[in-house]
Amino acid sequence: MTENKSYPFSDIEKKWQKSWQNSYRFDSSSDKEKYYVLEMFPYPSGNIHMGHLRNYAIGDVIARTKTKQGYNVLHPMGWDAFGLPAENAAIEKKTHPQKWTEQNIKNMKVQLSSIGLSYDWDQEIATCTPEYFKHEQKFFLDFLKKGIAYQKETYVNWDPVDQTVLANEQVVEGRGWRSGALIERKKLNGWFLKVSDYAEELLSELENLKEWPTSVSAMQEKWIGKSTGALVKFDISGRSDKLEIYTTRPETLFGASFCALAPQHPLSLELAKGNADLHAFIEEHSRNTSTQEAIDKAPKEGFDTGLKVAHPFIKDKFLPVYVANFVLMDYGTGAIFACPAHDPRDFAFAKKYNLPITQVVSGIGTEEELEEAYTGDGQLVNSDFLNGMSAADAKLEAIARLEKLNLGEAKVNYKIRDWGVSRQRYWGCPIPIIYCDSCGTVPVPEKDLPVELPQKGVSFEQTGNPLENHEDWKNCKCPNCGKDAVRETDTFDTFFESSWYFFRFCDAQNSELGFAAEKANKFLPVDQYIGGIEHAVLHLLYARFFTKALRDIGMTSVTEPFKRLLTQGMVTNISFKNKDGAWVEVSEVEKQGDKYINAKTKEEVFAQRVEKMSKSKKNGLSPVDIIANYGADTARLFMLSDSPPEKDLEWSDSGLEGAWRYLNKIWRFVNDFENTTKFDDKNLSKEQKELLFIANQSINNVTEDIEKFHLNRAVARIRELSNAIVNFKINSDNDKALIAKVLNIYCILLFPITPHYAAELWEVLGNEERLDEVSWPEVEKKYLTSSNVTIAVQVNGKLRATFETDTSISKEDQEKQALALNDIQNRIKGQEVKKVIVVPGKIVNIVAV
Ligand code: ANZ
Ligand code: ZN
Repeated sequence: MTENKSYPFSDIEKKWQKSWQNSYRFDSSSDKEKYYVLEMFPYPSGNIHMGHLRNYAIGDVIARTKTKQGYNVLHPMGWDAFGLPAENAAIEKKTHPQKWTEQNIKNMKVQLSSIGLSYDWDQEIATCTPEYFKHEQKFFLDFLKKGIAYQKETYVNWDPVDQTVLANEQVVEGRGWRSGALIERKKLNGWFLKVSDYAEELLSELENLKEWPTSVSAMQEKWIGKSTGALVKFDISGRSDKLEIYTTRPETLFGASFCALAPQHPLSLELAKGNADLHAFIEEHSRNTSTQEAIDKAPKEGFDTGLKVAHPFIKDKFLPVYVANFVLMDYGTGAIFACPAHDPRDFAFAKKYNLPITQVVSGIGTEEELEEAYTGDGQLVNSDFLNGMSAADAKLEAIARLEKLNLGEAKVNYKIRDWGVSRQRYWGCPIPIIYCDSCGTVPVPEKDLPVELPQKGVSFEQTGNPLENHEDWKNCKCPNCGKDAVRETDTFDTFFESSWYFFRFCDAQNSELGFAAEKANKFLPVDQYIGGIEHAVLHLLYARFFTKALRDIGMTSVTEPFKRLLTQGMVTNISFKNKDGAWVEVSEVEKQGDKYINAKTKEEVFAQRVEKMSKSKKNGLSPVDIIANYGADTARLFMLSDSPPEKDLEWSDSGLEGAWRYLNKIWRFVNDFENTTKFDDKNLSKEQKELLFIANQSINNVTEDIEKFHLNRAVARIRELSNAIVNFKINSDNDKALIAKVLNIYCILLFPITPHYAAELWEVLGNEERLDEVSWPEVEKKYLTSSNVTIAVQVNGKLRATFETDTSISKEDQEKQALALNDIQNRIKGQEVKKVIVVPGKIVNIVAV
């Protein structure tokens, strides 16, 4: 990339950033209508990347536009500052996670500031500070009182590399989302939040989130996983208790071939006590990976317990009970009835253990030869009183019969689980709990909050949780009885912090525990939230849940945190490999003829796919370098103009150069331009009217485009306006005055996109008021109506000519002008005009014979 100094972006950007230092201050007591625009806050990893630049540039356009439109805009920024990388850095670089984090925040704040973003830094938060996390410790205590938080011993997803528990959401294809390690099952005592109690509300309110991308709502719906089925209670032969199973397909009961229990099902564990083989089987299958995908793929294994259960509808029919590896303990009841003809897992199991396969649903209405499980719809067969019914009717009938027999009932189930929030890590918010031998589990009293992290004597050398190894910190006195006690050494999952930070921003300076409800209720929901699609189920679902939980402990009346959501696309770039297949840093690649070479080593390199900029593919570019070479405004213009925000943006050097050349061209034009008079709008020429029309049309269109997030289109319209300005032939002083007027409109429209540049041009044009203090332009309607239209002239229904005229033209004049056209005169020569039909402002249709 070449460095070109033609427009002094560096001076201009510094100048305006300094001048705006106190401009974007949020006033919580203002009675202007509020507008809350929020971009997902970054993890302070050390440097900003292109994704940040794009995300924050988009948010800045909205914030600056809304400010100009007279809203009281809340546009804050902060740091999602707890997390594992800080601990890993502590181990590798021998620094304290806090020091490392603070340093990164400092560095990234400078980088963010260089983009020229309109944040109110007075509202800045960092989640790793006690000033922030003490509030969430209080929420947790309130959740406990309300029964929203609870402790239980469960099998958890254990990441053996990161040495921590992961939520189901953090396990991707059986592996830890960060470490990539195969996840193990481990029994641990941990703290949970009752997300499952909110499943129905989380689901049903998706419908009200009309300004969310439907793809995100769909992903949440799938994650919540509501199903309607039945609970069936099987009588167990020789025992007085019943086996409860959950099924979504009660209509297939006549095809039941066996029942199966999860290895950790209480009945499995009970039977294992007297059965060493079963015990061994359970042991083996408790260690396996836990995710649905992993289980679906794994070979089906079972252990026949010897127990039999009675079929609810068929007299004297008994089904064997297996313990099976594909049944999960934490879904439904942890037990199933299996219908091999219609469930692929059951089918594989029945084949392996030679169990009957009876078809009960058929697409063609009669029994067929089944090569695999038939999972489609159809009619009931082999099913006694259900025969001939549709599957839907049979489902209702089967449930009605079960209810009558007192052997079951309709039941709704959700896939979503409670959120396990305990992590065995140092760099997180301490969970405010103390364990006392006499009193048991004791919440830390509110007056003792915050529970802070120990600063000194923390060792990251040993394996396991440094808090667990920190005797001074761990040992304490019981707040109840005063005897020796120990602290909870787990810290919160870092999604805890990001689940409520948007509340904190409404009341960022408050030091009392919690936040002021009236402020939260006034400024929430976030009017516009912007972030990556990768948060569709994790953060965005937790934040929705947390908001409802805060409501239920009386903190707020808000029920949904984010009114409108934009998930921006990724920034992609081409990637390169050398002849040995190693990735090559894209910034070191040069084009030579039709080949690519590594500028350093001169060896040939080979273009790979265009994909998301990433460290591993070495195809990332540093926003800091781009800004240093071209300025923030060029970077912003390119990022915003090339594709719609929700689509991926492919990096292109020539696109960046194009943005740079454009800004330089208008820069020169404005700097060479001079005007001394005031515009007089009497006796406007056709050209003047046309330019005024374009300018006012631009205001309309750009306003609408920004509102609809068609930011690339907004940029295109602004460029059209500048073309019209540059191409205008100046013939008089009043022409100059007009250009000055339209250039002013141009500057305001451009301001949200390239703020420093627009502010500077505005000043060059001689305006005294600062551009950031100027309102969004109003459309002058009179210039929109008196503009040109194109009239189509038809002869006997065929288009023969067009002409330009004023929209205010009368019907008579429109007809007269059409008939006077040379083309039309020639066409109707010697004919008689029978009739002329005029559609004002559109068509003149001449009937001639
Ligand atoms: C009988 C049956 C017949 C089933 C049939 C399916 C097809 P979804 O729809 O994903 O919610 N199931 C229930 N609890 C389970 C558990 N803890 N572990 C593994 N599988 C479990 O899945 C519901 C179905 O998954 C239920 O309906 C049950 O099998 C199984 F032709 O019951 B079905
Ligand atoms: Zn005690």
